[in-house]
Amino acid sequence: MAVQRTFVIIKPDAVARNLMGEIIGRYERKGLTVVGMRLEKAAKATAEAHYAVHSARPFFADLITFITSGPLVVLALEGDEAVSVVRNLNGATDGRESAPGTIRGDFGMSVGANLVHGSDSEDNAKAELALWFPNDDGITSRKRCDADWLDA
Ligand code: IDP
Ligand code: MG
Repeated sequence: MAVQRTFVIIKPDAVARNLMGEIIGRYERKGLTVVGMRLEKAAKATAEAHYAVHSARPFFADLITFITSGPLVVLALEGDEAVSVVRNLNGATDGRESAPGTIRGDFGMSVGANLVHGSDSEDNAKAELALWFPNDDGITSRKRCDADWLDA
């Protein structure tokens, strides 16, 4: 088993819809540990750096407008295979197609306003964590009291 850290955004649509607690609760109940968390309105430069890989896509401008439109929550999550575990919990990009039981499948009907972001690889997780939590500022690793059950 490989303990990983991954990066999550609870996007402005989810914060506006008061789904923060629901979403964080799903990650916690699954067995991931929240090791960093911040509510903020993202700077345009940070949003553009985060989504740089999509800069040539036709939806890029709308994506940056959306992600900077209101407060979002950035999370650092730790756990066994955290990168893929979070991607599975989040569900497919388009809420109309994502499976019931996933965050997007349960709460969304949009491809753009799709509630959450999760890093898609360990390398991207490291880069995104460095962008949003520079120098590990605000990161506090800790052991869950149920850790022995989670990796039993
Ligand atoms: P992901 O978030 O599931 O990894 P990506 O394809 O990496 O999906 O796209 C990044 C984000 O860009 C999506 O989460 C969504 O907010 C937005 N996006 C992706 N495709 C479209 C589209 O076709 N129209 C509008 N927004 C899109
Ligand atoms: Mg992606």
